[in-house]
Amino acid sequence: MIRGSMAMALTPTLRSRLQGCLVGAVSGDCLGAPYEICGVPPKDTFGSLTTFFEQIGTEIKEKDYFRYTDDTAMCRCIAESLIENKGNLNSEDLAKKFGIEYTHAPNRGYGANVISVLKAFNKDLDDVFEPARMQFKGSGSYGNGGAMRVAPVALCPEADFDKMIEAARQSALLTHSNFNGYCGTILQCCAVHLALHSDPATFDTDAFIDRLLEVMEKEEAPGSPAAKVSRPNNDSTAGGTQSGEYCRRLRLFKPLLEEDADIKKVAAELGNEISAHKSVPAAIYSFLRCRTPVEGISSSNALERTILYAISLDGDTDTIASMAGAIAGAFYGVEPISADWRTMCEGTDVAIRQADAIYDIHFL
Ligand code: F2R
Ligand code: MG
Ligand code: MG
Repeated sequence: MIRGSMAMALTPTLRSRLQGCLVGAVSGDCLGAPYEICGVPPKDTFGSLTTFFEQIGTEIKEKDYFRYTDDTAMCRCIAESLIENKGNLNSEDLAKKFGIEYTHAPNRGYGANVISVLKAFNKDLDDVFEPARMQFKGSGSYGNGGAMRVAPVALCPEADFDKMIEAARQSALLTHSNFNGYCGTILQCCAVHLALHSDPATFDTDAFIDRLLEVMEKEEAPGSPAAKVSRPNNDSTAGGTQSGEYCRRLRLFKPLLEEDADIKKVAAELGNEISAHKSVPAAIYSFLRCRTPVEGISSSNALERTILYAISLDGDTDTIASMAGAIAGAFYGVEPISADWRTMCEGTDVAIRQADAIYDIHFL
C-alpha cells in the first residue's frame, strides 16, 4: 500500500505533467520577469520561494500578482492555435494569432526586433515566413523568442517525435530564421518532450543529455534539414550558421554537473543572454542540476528549486526560468506548484485550460 502511494507521488499522471509544463512555463516567466531588466540582487542564489516573495514583495504590492511577459503571450498563441487545429501546426493561423496578440497587448516586453515581424502579421502576406527572413539584413534573428514559447508543441505522444521537430522548426521560423534561433527552439522542444516522457523513478541524467546531443548532432550537421533552411547569408560570425553552438554547450553539462560548478561559472560557460544559444542550454541545465539539492537554495521542492536556480543565473531571467519551468513541470507535474504560487502568477488558469485541451487531443 505504502509503496503504491509512494510510486503515485513519484510519477505524476500525464495530464498533471501537461498542466505542470504550461503552469511551470508561465510561473518562471512571471517570477523571473522583475529581474530581467534590473538584474538579480548581488548574492549567489535565492534561498527559497518564501524569501524570494519577501524580497520582491514590495515591488509587486500594487498589483498583487506577477504579470506574465511576451514569453507567455506567445506561448498561449501557440497552444490556442494547436488546440483549434487539432494538434497540428498551422503557420498562417499562428502568424495571425501572434499579430492579433501583439496589437492587443504590445507592452509585454517583446524583443526589440521581433516587433516589426509581429506588425507585418496583421497585413495580408503571401508568405508568412518572409518578414522573419528579412530581419538583421537577411541573417534572421537568433533571439530566444522561438524557444521561449515552444512548450505546447512538445506535449505530444512519443510516436510523433519527428513531426514535433518539424512543427517546432516551423513555429520558430515565423519570427526566427537564423540557424541558432530555430535550432534552439528544437532543442528546448525536445527537452520538454523527453522530460514529459521520462519516468522520474528511473531517470538517467547521462542518457537524457546523450539523447539531446544525438538530436542536435543531427540538426547541426552539414546537410541537415536545419542547414537546408539556413539562408546563404546566415553569418556564422554573428552566431548564425552551423556553428555547433548547441552541441558544444551540451557537452559541457556532464563536467559541470560532476564538479557541481558554482552558479556564476554555469552562467559564464552556458550563457544567460537573450540569444537562443546562450540561454536554452542554461534552462535545460537548471532542470538537471536541481533534481538534487543545491547549496544556497533551501527549497525541498525540486520544481521550485529549478525556477529559483534559473532566476539566480541572472541575465534573461524570465525566459530562462520559463524554459526551465516548462521542462521541470513536464517532469514533476503540477502538484508541486502551490495554490498560493498559482494565484500569484497571472495566467496560470489559462495554462491549465490549454494543457487540458491539448491532453484531450493527444492522449484521451
Ligand atoms: N526583450 C526582452 N527584454 C528586454 C526589453 C524588455 C522591455 N522592452 C523593456 O524595456 O522593459 N525580453 C524578451 O525578448 C526575448 C525574446 O526576444 P525575441 O523574440 O527573440 O526578439 P528579437 O528581437 O528577434 O531578438 C532579441 C534580440 O536579440 C538580438 N539579436 C537577435 N538576432 C540577432 C542578429 N542576427 N544579429 C544581431 N543581434 C541579434 C537583438 O538585440 C534583438 O533585439 C526574451 O528575453 C523575452 O523575454
Ligand atoms: Mg519576456
Ligand atoms: Mg526574457
